[in-house]
Amino acid sequence: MQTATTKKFMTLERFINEQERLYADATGEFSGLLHDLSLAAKLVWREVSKAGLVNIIGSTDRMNVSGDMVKKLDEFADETIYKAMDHGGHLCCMASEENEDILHIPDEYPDGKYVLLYDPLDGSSNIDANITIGSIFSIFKRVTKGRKGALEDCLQPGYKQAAAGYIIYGSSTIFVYTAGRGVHGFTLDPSVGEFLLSHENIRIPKKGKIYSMNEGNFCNWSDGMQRYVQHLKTPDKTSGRPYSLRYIGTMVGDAHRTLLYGGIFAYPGDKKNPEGKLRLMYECNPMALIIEQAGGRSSDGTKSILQVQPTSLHQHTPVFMGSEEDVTLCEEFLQGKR
Ligand code: AHM
Ligand code: MG
Repeated sequence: MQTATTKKFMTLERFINEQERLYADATGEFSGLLHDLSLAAKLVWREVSKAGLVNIIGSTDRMNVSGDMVKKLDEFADETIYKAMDHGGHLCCMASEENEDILHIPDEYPDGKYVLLYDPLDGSSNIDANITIGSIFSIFKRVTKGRKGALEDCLQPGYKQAAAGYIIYGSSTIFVYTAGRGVHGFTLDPSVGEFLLSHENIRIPKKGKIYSMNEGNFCNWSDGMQRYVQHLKTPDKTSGRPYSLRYIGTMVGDAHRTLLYGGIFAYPGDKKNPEGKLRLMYECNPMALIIEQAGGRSSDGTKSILQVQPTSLHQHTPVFMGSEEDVTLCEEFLQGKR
């Protein structure tokens, strides 16, 4: 057995290459796409880690064309990811939370066979408080033919994702992804600028003891949702209640903790917003694939998030995800079976 000191250093790059080598039909295009994404992640991390310095040193790399205005970090992340990905020849189009319409690949660059959807900086309301934020990505194979990608390439159900993942900028920066063969996490070593394998084949516990949701919305929740949370708070030693509440307000952070510790993360629909707050294509789908690949469950209340047929780029969906037993119990309350 390998001990911590005898373990090989496995970089994200080497891991992706080795995974791809296992499959005879692999063209290398997919590996190239993930490499480009890891570069984008490092560029965003570099700026995120300097966020608090903007008012002190007065300048960052985030300048506009006239060189004197610092861009908002979420806009910077949006542009950085687009620019890191637009010329690799792997994508036919992209879509991001920050842009109403799909983003085309500039004419001078070659098109590829994949589509990237991303949330450049999730949890951006937490930036100024120096609280965990993240980037989320979802990758599909294109379905249309022709030179340019189209909306149809983006609007595919989550189960068709070729890969998905997120980068969490927390006490350390971790790149977590799945390409359908397990979930793996890589921690950035800033001194060498490499993501190193730190969480191989992550498995979510079957049941947890943490619930994560904005309970301030309680009064607007459905009767089933209210009863479910009351249930979690009612002491019962044999089933491990009461649960603990943990809520960061950054989906990447809350989902990452849920992945590692188990329990449930939810953003339900409510009386004001029946479809909830979170977006299907670049928040819920990628996280759902990660959680399900790790042995957990995702739900919109009645079916897996991955089965939701999208109708628009920025559509919302209620979301419940986490440990299998916790999500199943939540669904039973939502459906009035309890
Ligand atoms: P954002 O994309 O504007 O950052 O909003 C999404 C965030 C999620 O990360 C998080 O789960 C949710 O909003 C928190 O919302 P609330 O403040 O309503 O609890
Ligand atoms: Mg977001």
